[in-house]
Amino acid sequence: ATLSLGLAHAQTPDLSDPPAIEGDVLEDHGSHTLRMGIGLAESSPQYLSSQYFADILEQRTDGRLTVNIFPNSQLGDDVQMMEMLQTGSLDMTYPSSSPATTYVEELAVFDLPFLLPNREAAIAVMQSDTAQRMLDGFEGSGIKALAFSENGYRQLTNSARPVESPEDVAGLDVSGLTIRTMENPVHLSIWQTLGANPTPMAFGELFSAMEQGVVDGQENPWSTILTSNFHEVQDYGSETRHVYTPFIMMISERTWERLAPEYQELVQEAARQSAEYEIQLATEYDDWSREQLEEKGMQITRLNDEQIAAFQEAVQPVYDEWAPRIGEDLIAEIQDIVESTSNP
Ligand code: TK8
Repeated sequence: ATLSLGLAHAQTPDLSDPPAIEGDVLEDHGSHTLRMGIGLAESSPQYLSSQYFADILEQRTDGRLTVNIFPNSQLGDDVQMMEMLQTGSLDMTYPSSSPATTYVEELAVFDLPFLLPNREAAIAVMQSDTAQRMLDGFEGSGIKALAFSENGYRQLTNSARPVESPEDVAGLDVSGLTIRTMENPVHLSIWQTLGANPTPMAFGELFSAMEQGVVDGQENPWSTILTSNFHEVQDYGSETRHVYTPFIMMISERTWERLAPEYQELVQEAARQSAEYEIQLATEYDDWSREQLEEKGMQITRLNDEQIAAFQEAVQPVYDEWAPRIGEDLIAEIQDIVESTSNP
């Protein structure tokens, strides 16, 4: 709430304050300044929760552990920043799970369309032992994965036409939409299957690609669409909720090894706390962002259950192709967690 005080037009929804930082100041184990690169803007839940992470480290070490956050993909995109963590030229980053599947294949389960029906189920999955196993799967890669949080339900936007059916994506007598996707084969398959022309591209290049008409559209959560000002170059939005993708906060193993065990414990705990806060902020942002986008002139189509079902049916071939490769057992594990949230 404090963030929007005094502004004529709110830049953020009415946000919960970060939880109070508890615990004593740790003993002096040396001083470190960590550089953390993130993809999104200063107003995003990703940035605000990273700031909270930095505050926890700073307070609990009396300023000996500081984190400098570089937003807006200014240090590189998700793929590049993960590589920088491996070589140790960057300390921390906060990518989507989708481009991280090159490190841990199991993460691709999150890329399957319409797998996680609601946020409650998505959160249960992110907090499960199965998810912890995925984080542990980074061991030996040069990257230590600390915690999952919410990127969120992805929605389609474009500059060509309103979309309420797979046919609108493919186009009947017009060409299929050119859609930027994350660098991930399942997403490529989703948009190919829907009859679009998918183009994988770094997030940092997306705004100008849309501005210049290199691509017609993209898909991201409403909060990202708003905080990245995509409404300036996208006239149409559709609430497709076609996939829920998480974020993962990560630290370079080289940096990790330089930290005293007490500092390591603090970093791990602060990552969990800030992930929880991020999920809360992302939740508070979601519908509010859609309304803001409408106010700013984006024409947004809310799809009814039948229309969503049409998309779900159209992407069935993606399941047929990818389920065996991602692993039927893993998918069943996830489905069990989803079901346990709907009938506790
Ligand atoms: C930000 C990305 C972004 C993701 C994408 O670094 O690339 O579309 O959704 O938010 O991780």
